[in-house]
Amino acid sequence: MTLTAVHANAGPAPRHLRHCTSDHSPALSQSQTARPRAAATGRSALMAGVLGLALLSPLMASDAEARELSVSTVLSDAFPWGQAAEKWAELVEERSGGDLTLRVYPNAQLVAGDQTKEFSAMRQGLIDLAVGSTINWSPQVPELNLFSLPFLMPDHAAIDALTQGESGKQVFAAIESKGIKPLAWGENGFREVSNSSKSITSPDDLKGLKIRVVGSPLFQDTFTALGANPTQMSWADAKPALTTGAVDGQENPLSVFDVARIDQVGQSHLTLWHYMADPLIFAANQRVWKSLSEQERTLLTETAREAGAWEIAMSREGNAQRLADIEARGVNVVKLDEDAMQAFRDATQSVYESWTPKIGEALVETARAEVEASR
Ligand code: X2X
Repeated sequence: MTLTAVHANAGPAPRHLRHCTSDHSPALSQSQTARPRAAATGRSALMAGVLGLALLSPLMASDAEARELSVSTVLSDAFPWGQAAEKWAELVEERSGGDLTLRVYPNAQLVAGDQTKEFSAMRQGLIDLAVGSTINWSPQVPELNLFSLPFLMPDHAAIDALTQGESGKQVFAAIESKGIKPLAWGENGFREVSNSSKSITSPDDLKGLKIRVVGSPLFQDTFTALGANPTQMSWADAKPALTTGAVDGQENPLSVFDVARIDQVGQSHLTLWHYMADPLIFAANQRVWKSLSEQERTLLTETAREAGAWEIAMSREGNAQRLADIEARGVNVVKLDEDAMQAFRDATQSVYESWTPKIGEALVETARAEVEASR
């Protein structure tokens, strides 16, 4: 889907796109070097609409001073992820006295559901801010694949060791070098694998299962190494594919399995293997960032950190209850012992060989040392 279609499908243009006088107007963005033709065309069309709207609406001028910034998320506020973005917006509203407003656009609607285009769209200025998953941004920022290396992070302490340590700094520097200003960390969570047909207790059980994945080709490699048939698709397409049986399984955090009621689309077996976790990153388009005052930047950074820390704690605390609820609905939950975990680690070693050079030898080494030190 082209970005031209994005705005056609997303309903009324976000309010920030209609402020044609604003110096951060995405329609006026020149910061991008290689932007796709379709996006440029879409933007001109949008600009024409923007001007039309502004001429027709005298009321627009009155709020030209107050700034509204768009925030993209994949999941809505029914999920911890969307709640993280809403919390950010609330804190900004409160502390800016209404001068700065964050408006959250969930369901990847600013990229017509194509979540792996979110980072590019933010870089192009079609999105001002985002709370995004490392998985969805990894096609554009190879270093983000670090968090997707199978069984690198065994527990929450390991995730924190990376995000709060030297690895996190290097990852933020990589994002910044791509033209996006990273501000803070959140968390989607440890991703557990489910399927419609059997208990997965060993790599053998995955053989031949069609598993929905998203993000970079790393996931193809992980699931292929396990003998499964991975299929890339967006979150928007995942539930229909599970419903029709086009795929047998999927992997997502407990919060997503629970809130999206993945059990209702036939996913009756869930294995807690903690094979990876996707942190969330609060971030801003560079041009938007540069257009803000020092005070506004501090405000956005501090509130992003607070919202992120709040969401991480809330989401972790909720996991035990979520698991109990999932089990109570009759889902067969498999917990793996150490030997079984080792079999999965052994089966996915090849992913380290192929992906360490792409992520960066030094970064993977740093991360391994930080995980070790957190034990
Ligand atoms: O699509 C998914 O699986 C989700 C919602 O977890 C992400 O955006 C990575």
